Amino acid sequence: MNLPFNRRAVINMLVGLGLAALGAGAAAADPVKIGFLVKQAEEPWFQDEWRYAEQAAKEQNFTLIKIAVPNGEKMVNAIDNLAAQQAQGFVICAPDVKLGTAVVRAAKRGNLKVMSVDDRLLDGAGKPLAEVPHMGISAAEIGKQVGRGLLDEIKARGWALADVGAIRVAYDQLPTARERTMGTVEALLAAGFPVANIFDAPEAKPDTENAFNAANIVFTKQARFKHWIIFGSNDEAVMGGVRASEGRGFPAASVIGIGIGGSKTASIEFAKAQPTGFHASVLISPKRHGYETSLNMYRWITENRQPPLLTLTTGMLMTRQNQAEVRAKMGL
Ligand code: FCA
Repeated sequence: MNLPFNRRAVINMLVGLGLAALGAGAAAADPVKIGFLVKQAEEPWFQDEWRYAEQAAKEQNFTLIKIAVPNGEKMVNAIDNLAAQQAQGFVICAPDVKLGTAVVRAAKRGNLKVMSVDDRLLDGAGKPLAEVPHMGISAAEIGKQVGRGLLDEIKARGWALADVGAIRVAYDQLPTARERTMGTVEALLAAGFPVANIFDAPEAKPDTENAFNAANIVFTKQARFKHWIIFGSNDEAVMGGVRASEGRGFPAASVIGIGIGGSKTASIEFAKAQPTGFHASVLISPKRHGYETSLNMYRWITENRQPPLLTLTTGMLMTRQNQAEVRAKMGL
């Protein structure tokens, strides 16, 4: 009499256990997929970030999905695509910081966690999106390091400040770029560099070609200077300025360019037999920005540990003389 009841109970229990086991098993087997979206995949800095992100993916056994997002449309498509592939989160350096709201909206729609790297996203009112975890560089301080490096080298070459023109290759629509170059200006002015000798060269895009064109205009207009210093938001900006100075016939001895980044763009330059006007670069860490951000995202997904809301990384001035030592010190 009791048998059918007991049998049903046992069956129910087994079915329950089975479903539970199935549920747990499915969750544990859910492969972790993390997107890493960058605005300028052709730039060595972003390739290095991807390389270090891959290292984290290998170590933690997750899939890294690298996508180039040169514009807003590609960016939104990429995020939707990640959701379709069942990714759980992504790290992004967006093509335009003003796309912040669009990034967050697409992430929410796809149930994806998001953190930004390098360029901090802005909300509709132009304020940083404080709720999106971010890792960037300490832009103003690194800009000042560039400035101090320029001043030291001006001194070493024995130039009179009055004879030196300065080119700020500017990309002011990007806050980190403006903060970096204004940090340099601040350091120069603090040391008595004449404000009238500093010229803006606004670039249409932060790359070598656009910086070259922008700097060329300044060289044409300001023909009276014997010596030049060149700074910008990254190595490509400074490289463009230095190539323009060479085009105008300035020898390397009359030009001091100091970039920010320190990846391939700088090392190729330092490897040349003869020094060029590209004197130094502040080395920043693609390892922290690539490896650490993706590891943080992995932990957020698997352990529900949200990354710190704001991390600002530092840099070190690197020249062709001390590059090996500086790279080693930064663990690169
Ligand atoms: C920005 C710049 C890049 C790189 C990065 C750290 O995204 O555009 O060149 O300097 O910050």
